[in-house]
Amino acid sequence: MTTEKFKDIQSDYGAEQIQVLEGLEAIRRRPGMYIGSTASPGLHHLVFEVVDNSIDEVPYGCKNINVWVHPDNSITVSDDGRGIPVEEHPLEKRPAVEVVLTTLHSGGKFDQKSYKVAGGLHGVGISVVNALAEWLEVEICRGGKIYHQRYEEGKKVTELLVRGKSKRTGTKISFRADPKIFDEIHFENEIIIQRLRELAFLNQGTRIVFQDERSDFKESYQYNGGINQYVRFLNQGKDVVPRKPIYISRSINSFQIELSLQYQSGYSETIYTYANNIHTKEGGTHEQGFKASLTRLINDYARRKGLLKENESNFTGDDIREGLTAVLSVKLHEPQFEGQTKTRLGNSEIHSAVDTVCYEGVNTFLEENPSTARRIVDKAIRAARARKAARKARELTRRKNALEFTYLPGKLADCSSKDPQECELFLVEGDSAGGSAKQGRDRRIQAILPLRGKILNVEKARLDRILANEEIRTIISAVGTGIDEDFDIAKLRYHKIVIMTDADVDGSHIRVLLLTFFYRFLADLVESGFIYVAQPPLYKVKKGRRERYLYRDEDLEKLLGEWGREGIQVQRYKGLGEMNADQLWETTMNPGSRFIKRVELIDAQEADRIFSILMGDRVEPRRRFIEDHANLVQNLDI
Ligand code: 0RA
Repeated sequence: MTTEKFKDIQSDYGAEQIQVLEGLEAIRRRPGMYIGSTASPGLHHLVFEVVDNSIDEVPYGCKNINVWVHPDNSITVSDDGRGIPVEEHPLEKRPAVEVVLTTLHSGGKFDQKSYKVAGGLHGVGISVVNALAEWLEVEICRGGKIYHQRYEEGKKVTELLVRGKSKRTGTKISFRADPKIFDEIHFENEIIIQRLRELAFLNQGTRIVFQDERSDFKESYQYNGGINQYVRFLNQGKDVVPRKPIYISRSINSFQIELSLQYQSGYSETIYTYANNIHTKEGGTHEQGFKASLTRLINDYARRKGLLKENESNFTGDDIREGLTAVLSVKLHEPQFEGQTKTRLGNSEIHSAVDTVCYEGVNTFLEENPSTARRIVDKAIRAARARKAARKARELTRRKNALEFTYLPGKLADCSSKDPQECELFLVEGDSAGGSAKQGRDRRIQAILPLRGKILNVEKARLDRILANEEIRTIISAVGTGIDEDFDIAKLRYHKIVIMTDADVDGSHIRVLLLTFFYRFLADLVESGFIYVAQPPLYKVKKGRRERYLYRDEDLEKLLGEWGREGIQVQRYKGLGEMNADQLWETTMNPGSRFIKRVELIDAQEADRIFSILMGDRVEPRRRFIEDHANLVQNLDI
């Protein structure tokens, strides 16, 4: 482009104007660059981006946020914050809201008083939502007036107009994602709710209401207990120490640090860390500061009180974090997000700030609560002992594995193909169904491992006992990857691991036990989508020569309606054992005709909670949960 032409354009449209158009065009051309993908996660980003902007108004008095999903999958987010500024932008000579909605990284929110969520993770701002929306409407209450403006594909189609009067302040943004850009525009409540609930915990007292007009579902999230309540929620149904989570909140330098922690009687470690309300899944400096500080503190305390003798070695961090549930939320200016998914906090200065705040705060608590302190140290002592025992057990398995590598478990009927990509492993309940499965299978790609009776409930056992369990060892060596420190996904022998159990109570119990095992010890396999659940039919229906297998109760009703009830034979399958080898193949195993369900972990946190409630020590919460969530449990069981 010559200087001459450039000047022309500049005088005609104004340089900023061109940049704006190019900016939003760029977003529409390469949406993935801004929101990660145009699949479901990217779609949900749009909602989160708007909600994050509302959350940024919380320090300025925003107390209520409402989110609607409308029947056409359009979204509305409203808040009672200050309202997006409508005054003329001094440089751009147009309403500030227009600038906010049409320029990247804008928002003019550069004051140093607040810590911002919006733009933090996604680095984008609501202009991206505008650019990727088929239409977007904004309504602002500010300065006694109600303003309104409409955009289509990021371009304004009306001016900012006054619509009425109001004494309140706030912003309401409605939009519909552009189906020309997104693979699908269907919103999933679970994904939205997960984030809204998290934000409600992190922003103590803020009321967030979610409403799905597609299904008449409405729920509200408001936690006056903040992250303490978050920790209680995560530990729901477990035996805990102390009864009230340890809570620390302090500002130091320019950082705000909030920490809540509590131990539970299980063995897993649950730590959620946040920077400016963004879940730092990959951890970072704040999390390291917390862990380092807790390890040093408990060791110091145990030595000081003579609970660790001079000749004994220090607890490891893992010993100290066994059974720990903690939420750490830090606020800082200019957070640096690093890592593959930009969810690791990189600011080095916050490491020592968190370390100091945590050390001093938890130390004070321990000194003031010696009996609780004692129980925490005792837990670490038991964990250290178990760690040593587990090492021995693991070495034993490792030695055994060296043998089992060439001699796979005797019960395994392996497939002939050695290409993991096409290979399937069926974990089958019972020897008799195992026998039919062996006969009926496609031997080239399908391997069968019959399981006898119930496997160990891993929720209630430590690694040493788990590794000593025959049934579990058999599964581990068949799968091939090893476990825990030895885990290596490259050694996975089957890309489909299919749990095949009866459609009765025992069957669902075994299924949950197996899923718990995979989730706790081979989570990578679940996350990467290698775990499946077979769906055997519930009924075989026959009339004359016609024959049909049915997999759901409602299909039976439908078919009875279609075929009529006369002369019809309905056989209900209760167990896999009731089918012969051919039937089992045809209905449940044949890749060409079967149904199988991939086990998904949309929400690891919820899965963790549900597994603990279903499999953990306390019976009462389990009973209550099953009563409250009969449907969910059914789903979990399918
Ligand atoms: C730019 C500047 C200010 C607030 C906002 C944007 C803002 C954006 C959204 C999006 C949803 N709700 C929102 N609320 C506010 C600062 C306002 C000021 O200085 O008065």
